[in-house]
Amino acid sequence: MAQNRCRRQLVAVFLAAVAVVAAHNSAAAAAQVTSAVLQMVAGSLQMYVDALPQMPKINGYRIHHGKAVPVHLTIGMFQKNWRFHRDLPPTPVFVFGQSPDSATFPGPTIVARHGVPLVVTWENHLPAAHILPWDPTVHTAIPRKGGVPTVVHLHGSAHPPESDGNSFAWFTAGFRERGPAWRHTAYRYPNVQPSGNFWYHDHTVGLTRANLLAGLLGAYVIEKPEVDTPMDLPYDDDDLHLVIADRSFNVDGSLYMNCTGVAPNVHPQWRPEYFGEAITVNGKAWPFLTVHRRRYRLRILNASNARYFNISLSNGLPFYVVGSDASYLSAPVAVSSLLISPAEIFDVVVDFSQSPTTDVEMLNSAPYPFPTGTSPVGNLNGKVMKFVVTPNGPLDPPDNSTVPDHEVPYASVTAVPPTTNTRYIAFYEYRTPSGQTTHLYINGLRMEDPVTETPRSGTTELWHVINLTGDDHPLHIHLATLHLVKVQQLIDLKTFTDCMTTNNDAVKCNVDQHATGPVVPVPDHEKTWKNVVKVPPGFVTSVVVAFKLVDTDQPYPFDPTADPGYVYHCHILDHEDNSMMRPLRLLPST
Ligand SMILES: [Cu+2]
Repeated sequence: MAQNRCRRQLVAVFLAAVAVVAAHNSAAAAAQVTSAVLQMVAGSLQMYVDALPQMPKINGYRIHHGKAVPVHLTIGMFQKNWRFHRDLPPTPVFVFGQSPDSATFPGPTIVARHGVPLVVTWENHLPAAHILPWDPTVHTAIPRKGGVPTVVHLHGSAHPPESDGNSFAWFTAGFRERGPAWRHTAYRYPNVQPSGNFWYHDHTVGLTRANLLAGLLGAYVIEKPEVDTPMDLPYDDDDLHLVIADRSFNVDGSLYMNCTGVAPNVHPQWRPEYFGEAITVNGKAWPFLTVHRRRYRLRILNASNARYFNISLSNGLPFYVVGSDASYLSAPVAVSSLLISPAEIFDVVVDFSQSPTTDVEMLNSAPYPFPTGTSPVGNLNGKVMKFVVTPNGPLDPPDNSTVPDHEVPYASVTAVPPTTNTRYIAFYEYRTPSGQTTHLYINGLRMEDPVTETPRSGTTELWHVINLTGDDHPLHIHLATLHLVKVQQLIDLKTFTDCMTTNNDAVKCNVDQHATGPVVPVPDHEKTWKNVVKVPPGFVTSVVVAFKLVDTDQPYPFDPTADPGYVYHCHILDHEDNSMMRPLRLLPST
């Protein structure tokens, strides 16, 4: 696998430099990819000129004699050209689809049915070399015979370990080379969870940030009609997915990813966070959507590598949050803004019949890195998309949808349930003497170090997640589902951090005497069973972690103790790749 793009850029810079010497022109400056160039390219794109597309839908079941029955899908990963904006040329991406022609950025939305298992064969049809740079000095899948390693994880889903998309279960085109955890071609998703929003994406060790940046991601829904239908939420054409992702573009319109790291003597290419200048929704930069004066259900996924979004609507219309990640709430919550970490999902209703204006912009105010970085307000990345509200036409069906007054009983955890085990999980960031980040670890350990988290299947644990870095991190635990219960600031943080850096032991460092600062209330719209929990810097974030099905309180109907196990990690992809990820092994229930 060659780093063609970086080499091409080096050649371009070299040729341009020759041209400068020969012709005294400024070609070298043009070939140098600076943030000013990236901002110039993004700034040249007129906003709100491309209509928001919806990804094609693929049913993960079929109806036979009136009953939903299982199917076996084959979904490929292809290189194709994608046009991110009217004024950008089509450019290479890696995308999912049932054929190269139908593949999209993001991939097709898979609609599964509760209780109907789905088998998917994920096929890798990618070329010999990656379209984006990568870094062999972080722990990375490097096939001997070339090709782009990929493996697919269904985020938020409860499924057997051999179908989890373990980072070491990667494979290249035609399954020619396979990682050490590879088991079989067909992945089995039991769809035993309640209805909710999931997504599928690449999970290859050391390459996740590049593979997702290239486009290997898509939405996945589990429907449960007996729960969904009585809620009378907007449906069909009024039920839409918004997959938000920031991207930068080179002057030739291709996806930009840096070739040089922040500490290149340690990692030649790796950087701690990717931030794009342009905001794409469903694969278009700053699109617009024409809506009627009625309610819409918007399933909003932040599929960015590292950027948080704090979205709001420019005319003050509220979001009625009905669900987050793979669960409904116990009742809808109206909010004027929504903070969405990478990999987090909010399921909302917006009532455009109440819109006081015809143009409604979706704005973003989340600093990057979050929470203490640069503010996007007033800049390009402070805008996401626009809704254009049009009057209802004579042929429009009446809007009989509702924002239900109650939803599901299992979403609410009012008191910490009895737990079988308590763990302290500490996030660390390591820097060069000049302050450049070199890597991030959980509990001072790497992904390849021996497993330390071995919960019993069927139990509930309480995890106290201690963030000793300067940034917020989205915690994601495979298989399990999480309920945020307490967020409390650490006092005398420097003393505690120094002790932890030396001893890596929260009890020895008297965590109870430091976790006594102000408690930040858990937002009502995050009080449900989630797959991603935001972990703020300088706080202890306490999370109930359920290793069972939370709606029925039943154990998993499969063996979760098998090889190759699961993982948990930070969902900032640049962190996950280096190496903010740890193995997770379940023990049998007693
Ligand atoms: Cu992180």
